[in-house]
Amino acid sequence: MPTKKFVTSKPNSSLISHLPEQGMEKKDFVDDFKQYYVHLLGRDEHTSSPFYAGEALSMAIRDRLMERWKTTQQTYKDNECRRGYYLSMEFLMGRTLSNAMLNLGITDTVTQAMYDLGIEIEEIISCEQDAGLGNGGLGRLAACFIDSCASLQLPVMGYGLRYEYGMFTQSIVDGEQVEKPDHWLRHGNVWEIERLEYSHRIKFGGHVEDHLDENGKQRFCWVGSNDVLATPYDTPIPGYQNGTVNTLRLWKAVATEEFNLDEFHAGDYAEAVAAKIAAENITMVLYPNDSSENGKELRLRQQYFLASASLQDVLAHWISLYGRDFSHFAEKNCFQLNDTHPSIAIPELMRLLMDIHGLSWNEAWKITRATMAYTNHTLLPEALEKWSVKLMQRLLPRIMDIIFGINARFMAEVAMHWPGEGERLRCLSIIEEGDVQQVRMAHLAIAGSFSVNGVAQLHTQLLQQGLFRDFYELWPHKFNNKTNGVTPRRWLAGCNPALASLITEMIGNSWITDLTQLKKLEPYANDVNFRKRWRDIKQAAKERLVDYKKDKHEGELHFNAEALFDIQVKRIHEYKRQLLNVLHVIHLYDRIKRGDTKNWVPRCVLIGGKAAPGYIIAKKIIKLINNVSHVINADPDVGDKLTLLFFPDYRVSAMEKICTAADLSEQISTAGKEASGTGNMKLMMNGAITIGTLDGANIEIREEVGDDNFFLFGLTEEQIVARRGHYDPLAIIEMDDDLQRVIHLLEAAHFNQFEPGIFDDLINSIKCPHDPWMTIADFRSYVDTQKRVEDAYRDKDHWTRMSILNCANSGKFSTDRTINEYNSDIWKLTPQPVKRK
Ligand code: HTW
Repeated sequence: MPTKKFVTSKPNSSLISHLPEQGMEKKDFVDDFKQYYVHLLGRDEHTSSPFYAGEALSMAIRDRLMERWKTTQQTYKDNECRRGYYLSMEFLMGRTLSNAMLNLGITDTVTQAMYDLGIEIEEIISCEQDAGLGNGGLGRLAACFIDSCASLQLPVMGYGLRYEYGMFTQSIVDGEQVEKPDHWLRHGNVWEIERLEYSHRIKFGGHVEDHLDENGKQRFCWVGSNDVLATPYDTPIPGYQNGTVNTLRLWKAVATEEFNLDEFHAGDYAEAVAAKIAAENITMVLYPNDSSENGKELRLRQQYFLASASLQDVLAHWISLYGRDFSHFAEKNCFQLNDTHPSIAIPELMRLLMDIHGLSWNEAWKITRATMAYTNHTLLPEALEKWSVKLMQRLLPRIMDIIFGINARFMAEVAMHWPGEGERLRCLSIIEEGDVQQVRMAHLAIAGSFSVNGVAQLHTQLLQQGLFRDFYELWPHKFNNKTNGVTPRRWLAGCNPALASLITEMIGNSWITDLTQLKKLEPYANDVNFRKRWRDIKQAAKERLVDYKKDKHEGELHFNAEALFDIQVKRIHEYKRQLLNVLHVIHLYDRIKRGDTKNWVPRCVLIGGKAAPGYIIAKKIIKLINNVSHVINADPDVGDKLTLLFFPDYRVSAMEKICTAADLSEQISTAGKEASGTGNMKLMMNGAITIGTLDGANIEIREEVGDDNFFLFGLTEEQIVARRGHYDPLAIIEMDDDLQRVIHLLEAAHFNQFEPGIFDDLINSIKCPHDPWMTIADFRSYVDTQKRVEDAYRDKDHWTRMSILNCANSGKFSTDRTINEYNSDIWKLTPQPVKRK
C-alpha cells in the first residue's frame, strides 16, 4: 500500500517551523509572481503570456491558501468537532482564481500588482478554464453550498469525482449542437493537490462467501473482486475573509498494483493493458445528462466508486482518532446525499461496518440511519434512478445482498404499520418486481436516511403528497424543505463589481455575508439619482455582454444594447419550455411583418444551454432557435426591433457575464416540473425581473418581491394536473389567431425552407393532446404577460424601480440561508472559528 511510502509518523517539525508568514502586500505578490513566472515556469520576463501569468499568479495565491488550510484542518482536529460530508457526483465549480482573490480579500491589491507589471487582471482571469464537473443546477448548487459552508465556518467536506473530461463544450455548426470533449486538465490544474497517501481500494465483481468467525458469528467475505484504487485530489475552498479553508476531495480511479504488467504472463499483455484502462475509465468522463438517468453500467461503477472511497476515507479518519470503537460515530458524522446518485453509500456503510469492522447488523443499521440524509432534486419520472438487480448482483454482489437485507426488514416494518395491506408493500418496496427486478434508489435513500428534503416549498409539498406519499405517511418526521440558494460571493460581489460597490456605498458591505441586508436598498428605489446610477450600471453590463458576444462568436450582429435583454439560459429540456419562448419570438416577428408595431419595445432574446447528446428533441430545439434566429436577424423589416440569439457553450463563467446584463429572466417551466431552479435567483440578485410560472422557487421569489415586481403567467400545478386527459391543443390553436399564425409559419417551413420536415417532430409534440409540458396551454397567458413586460419597460423609471426591488428582496436566496437551515435542522454542526497564528 502506498501509505507507508509517503507518511512518516513523526514529521521533522524543525524542518518546517521557520516558514516565513506569507505577505499580503502588493510587493509580496509582485515578488512571488516573478519568482513563479521566471524561475518555476521558466518563462521569459520580456514576453507576456496571459496563460502562464495566470499560472504564476494562481500559485502565489495558492500559497496564501495553504497555511489557512492547514490551520483550519488542525482546528477541526483539535476541537474533535462533529463533521458533515456533502456527497455529490457533480461539483460545477467554474473558475477559481477570481473567487479565491475575492474570498481572501486581495482583489484590489493583486489587480494593482498585476497592473504594475503591465498585465490586465481581466485577461488573466478569462484565460482560466471552467472546472465543468457538473451538468447544471444540481452540480452548481453543490459548488455554492461548499462556498457557504466555508463562509459560515462549518466543518464540511465535499466528496466527488475528478472527471478527466468535464461537461462537453458546445459549438454550433449549421444551427446544430456539436459536442467536443472537455479535456480540462490538459494544461494541469494548479488548484489541486494529489494525496496518494489517502488512496483506498474499491471492489467490483467477484462473489460473496460466508463463514463463522471465532465467536461463532456469521461473517461475509467479498472475494475474487477486481479492485480499483481511488486516489484523492484536494482543492482548497476558502470562506469569505474568515481564515477558514475547507476541502473539496475528488477521487480519481487508478489501476491497482496488480495491473503492474510484470506480474502478468507475457501472453496476457494486451488483456492486462485493457484491464488497466478499464479500471481507469471509471473517472474518465462526466455523464452529460441532466434530470434523466441512463442506466449504464459505467455510471453505477462511478456511483459506487464515489460512495465507497468517501466512506472508507471517513472511517479511516475515524479510526486514526478513536480506534475501532464506533459507538460515537453517528454523533460525530453526517452525510448529505446530493440526490440518489451517491445513495449506494447506504448499503456500503453497512458493509464496511459489518464486514470490515465487525459490527452487527443492528449496530450498523443504527449508525447508517443516524448519519445519512437525502436530498431529492426532481419529480420527473425519467430521472428516478433504478438499477437492475442482475447488474448489481454481478457488479456489487455483497451490496446487493445487503440491499435485500435492508428491504426484508423494511417490508416487515411496513407490514407492522399497515397489517394486511399488500399494495402498500408493493408500492414502498425498495425492489420493484416485474419482468426485470430493479432497485429503486430513491426508496433505498429514504429507508436509509433520517432526513429527506426537497429543494423548494412546492417541490417538497409535491414529494409529500405525490411521489413519496406513502413514505410521508409512514415517517412524516423525516421530511423537510430546504429552498435552494446561490452564493452571493460569486453571483453578486464577484461577477458584478460595479453593482456591488454601489450597494456597499449605500448600505455598507455586510450584505456579502448577510444577504438579507439588501432589504436596506428598498428606500433608494424612490431616489432619482440612485436609479440613474443603477440604470447606468445595468446599461454598461449590457454593452459588455454585447462586446463579449461579438468577441467570442460571429462578428456581424445588429445587437442593440438599448433593447430589452430577455434571457433564458439553462439546460435545454422540454419541461423548461424553451419552445414557448421561441413561439413568442415568432409571434413578435409575425407582428413586425404585419406592421403591428405601434409603441414597439426593441427586444433582444438570448437563449443558451446545452442539450444532452442523446436527447434528440432537445437538440432539435437548439436547431429551431438557430434557424429562427437566422431568418429574423437577416430580415431588414425587423432591424433593431427584435433579435434572437443562441448563446453557444453556456457555462458558469458565461453566466457570470450574462446575469449582470439581464433585464428579463425567463423561468417558464410547466408548473410542477422544475424542482427549484437557481438561475432564477442569480438573475434576480443582479436586478433582472422574472417572467415566470408558479413553479419551483419562482413562487418564493414572487412572495419575496411582491406580485407588482414579478410577471406571473400560466397554469398552476393543480390546473395542469386537472387538465390532463382532456387537454386539446388543436382547439386552443383554432381559437387563437396569433397562435394560429405562429403555427402556420412553422408548418409552412418558413424557418426551414431548404430543410424540409426537420421540425415536424417538434411541431407535433406541442400539438399532441398528451404533451406532458402543455406548451400550447400557456401560450396566450405568456404572450399577454410579455405585453405587460413591454408596458413596464417603456417606463424606464418604473422598470428601474422594479429592478432595484428585485435585488433588494433577493436576500432569502443566499446559500448562507440555505446552509444555515441544513445545519440547524439536519447536520447540527458547530461553527469553528479559525484562529490565525
Ligand atoms: C433541478 C433544478 C434544481 C437543481 O437540481 C435539479 N435536479 C437535477 N438537475 C437540476 C438543484 O436543486 O434547481 O430545478 O432540476 O438542475 C437532476 C439531475 C439528475 C437527476 C435528477 C435531477 C442532474 C444531473 C444528473 C441527474
